[in-house]
Amino acid sequence: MKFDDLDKRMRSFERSIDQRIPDGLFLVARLDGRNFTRLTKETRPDLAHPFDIRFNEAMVETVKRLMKCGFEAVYGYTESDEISLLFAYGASTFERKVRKYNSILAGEASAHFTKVFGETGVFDCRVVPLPDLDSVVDYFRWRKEDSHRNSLNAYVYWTMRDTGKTAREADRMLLSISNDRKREILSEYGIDYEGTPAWQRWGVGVYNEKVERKGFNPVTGKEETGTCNVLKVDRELPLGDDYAALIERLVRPSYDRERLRVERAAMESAEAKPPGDLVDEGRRELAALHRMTDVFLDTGRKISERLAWNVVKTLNRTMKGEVDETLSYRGLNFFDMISIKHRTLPYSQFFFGFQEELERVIDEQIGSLSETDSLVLMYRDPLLLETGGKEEALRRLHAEVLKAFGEILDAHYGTVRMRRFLERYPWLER
Ligand SMILES: Nc1nc2c(ncn2[C@@H]2O[C@H](COP(=O)(O)OP(=O)(O)OP(=O)(O)O)[C@@H](O)[C@H]2O)c(=O)[nH]1
Ligand SMILES: [Mg+2]
Repeated sequence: MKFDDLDKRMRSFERSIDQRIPDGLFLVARLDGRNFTRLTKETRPDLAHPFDIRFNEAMVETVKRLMKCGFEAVYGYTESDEISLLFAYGASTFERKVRKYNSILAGEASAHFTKVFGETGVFDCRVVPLPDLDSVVDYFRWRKEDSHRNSLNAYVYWTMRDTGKTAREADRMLLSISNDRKREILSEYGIDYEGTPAWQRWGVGVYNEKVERKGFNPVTGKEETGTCNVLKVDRELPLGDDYAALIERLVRPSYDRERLRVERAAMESAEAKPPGDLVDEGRRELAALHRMTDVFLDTGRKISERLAWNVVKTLNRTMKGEVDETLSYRGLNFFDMISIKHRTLPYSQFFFGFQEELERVIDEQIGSLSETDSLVLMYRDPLLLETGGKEEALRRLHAEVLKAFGEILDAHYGTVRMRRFLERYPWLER
């Protein structure tokens, strides 16, 4: 197999499970420590339980790292051994490829946690696309409630263990009692659950906050105060609607920015290319105009031939048949005759009185034209304007028709054909 073929075939297998998070969806990633029960209970039995601030700080440091590793995260949240990250709406890192998010975030988290905690900690990662802002808020409320529930259970579990119960007994007990009973048990052992540190019950949030900073400005050479973004670690997260407001505040700027960008792009492409129905409408109009122009030209040709024949007949009568052969032989039509009238042609030298008679007959024929025929004829030759008797009226009518044509055509196409018309009759462009 040639390399190119092999390459193509292998890539097709790779791509077969490639997924991207569709545009227009909010995006959250959740990472979870693998086998952290063993890590916290066996590998590091020195850890305080149910909560150990060193472990929690390692988790918070990992969140901070994830928020700065190039994924446009706007909010990070951690409870127990898990981390949730909310990304800017419209974030386009790695073309929103699922495998990139999952693998890189898990890799970054594992490496960083291991470094700061001093024990190998491995994380998995899943991306969670969410349809709207309400679902984003619900997602983080859900994780916060989960934290609260786990935390209460952990306190009860370890209280039971500390008072001599086995792991199995403690687990069984947790399954059989209500949350209120759990609180009662804790208070019986002197633990005010609601008085425990907020981060243990509700988790820890990490987000950017603007702060004022004094600094030396090398341009002005002075000490100045400016604002800059710093990552804030919030160990006392707001509850209820205030928490919803915090999440919304963090993701809202990217949401507004992206929607504006999408709207602008839609407007720009609408300007560049008329919508389909407008194109079709334009095409139909143009086809109608072409048909009309063809009809005009064709009719004009017929009128011209009729006039030419009339001229020849009349001339023959007055010139005793002498011009017949010349004009017919040369196949002159009415417009040629008008040209003859406007130029001094050799004919006048051969036939005494020919020129004058020709002019008279032409004017006579033009005078006998109906207004419509005159208009139609003008499409073929504007010289008529100088010879007919109704110049002004015709000129106006003609200009109006052409202007209307021109406007429609210019709006849609600016066709070569109409341009040629206008080039030929520049006075129409007034
Ligand atoms: N001692 C101690 N343990 C903690 C702390 N925070 C989380 N843990 C433990 O971390 C574990 C996390 O649980 P899970 O994620 O459900 O279980 P896991 O063992 O990691 O299993 P998988 O996630 O399925 O791989 C629990 O056993 C918690 O008790 C802490 O601050 N101190
Ligand atoms: Mg885990």
